[in-house]
Amino acid sequence: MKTIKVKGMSCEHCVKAVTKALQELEGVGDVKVDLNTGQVSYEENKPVDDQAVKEKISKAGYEMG
Ligand SMILES: [Cu+2]
Repeated sequence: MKTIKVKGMSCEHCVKAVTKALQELEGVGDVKVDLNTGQVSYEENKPVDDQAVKEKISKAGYEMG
């Protein structure tokens, strides 16, 4: 599991949006989002490019930080 911080998530809709966005990336497996802390954990079935993750999050309307 890899854990990142995502800013701007406020409800279940955000959780779903971020989860879906990450799972569109090749190699991303299970995604877990903690709304209270903004921590997003994801499983890597194969190496996932950090920059691609960042872009995906940002395209979904959130910010990594
Ligand atoms: Cu929301």
